[in-house]
Amino acid sequence: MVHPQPISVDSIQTPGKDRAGALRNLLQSEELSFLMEAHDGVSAVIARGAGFRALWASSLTISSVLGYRDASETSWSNVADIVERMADASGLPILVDGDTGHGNFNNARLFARKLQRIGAAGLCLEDKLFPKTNSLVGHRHPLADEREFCGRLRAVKEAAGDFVLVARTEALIAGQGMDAALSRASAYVDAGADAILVHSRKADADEILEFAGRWREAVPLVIVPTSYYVTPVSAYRQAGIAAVIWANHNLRASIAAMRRVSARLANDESSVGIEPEIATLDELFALFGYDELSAAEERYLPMPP
Ligand code: SPV
Ligand code: MG
Repeated sequence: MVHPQPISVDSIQTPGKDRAGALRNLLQSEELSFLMEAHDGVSAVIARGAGFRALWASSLTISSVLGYRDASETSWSNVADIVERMADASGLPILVDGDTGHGNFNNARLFARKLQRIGAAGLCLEDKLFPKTNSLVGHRHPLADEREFCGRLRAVKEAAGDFVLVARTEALIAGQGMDAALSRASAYVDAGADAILVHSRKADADEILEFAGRWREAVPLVIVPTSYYVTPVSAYRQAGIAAVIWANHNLRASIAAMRRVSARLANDESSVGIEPEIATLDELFALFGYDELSAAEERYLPMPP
């Protein structure tokens, strides 16, 4: 059940108002935090209405809504345009899934600066090579050279100041083993990462929990339990993990719902049957604060004669 909240006009007018600080606090808090996937203005506003305090701008779901594959087919400027709408519409801190940084250190820092200007809170870079492929698909996931990737991180840190920088290691996805994952993650902390995202595509959380058990750095850990979803989050609290990202669930929910509704309309040639299952227009108007617009019209437009 969605609980629509009126949009804050203040958040529309002041993008970037210490959202990096808010994200940093979430990642550093003693509590386990949750970031919800969003891929456009409406999914961002729905996530906010459900009570999420930060968003994940997923490369998988943003590519998908643009009709691309999550294989570096989407340009950094495509992503920035969508993130800007998400930031303005929701006012929430957004951690942007920046893939490889869309190239080398120079592309990564250009992208980070742009994201900072449009009101995002942080950037997550993964230690793969451009073009990359989604981690949950196929078996070709070559890793970047560790020193080259550290250069990418340092360049972003120096270019984008207090922006939150999350370094993601794909060592487990690439089959490089736990020691490689831990030593890469430590090197990324030395290069300036504010948090480490360690990714796994196993059906259970064993390797993630082992990583967390062996992690000695004073830098928060972030995880993405898409494939190992059966593990209860209490295990992550116990392991001292800082944040969980629900990385694609809004998009997968909407694909299932849109398929159902399109099929029913194609078949029934009537919307009578599906009306009770879809959001009302009043719900839609409430999501985007149409009331505020009416009140502003009263205030600023001359009365009709
Ligand atoms: C994304 O949401 O785009 C991610 C997480 O990077 S995953 O799809 O698991 O690679
Ligand atoms: Mg991604």
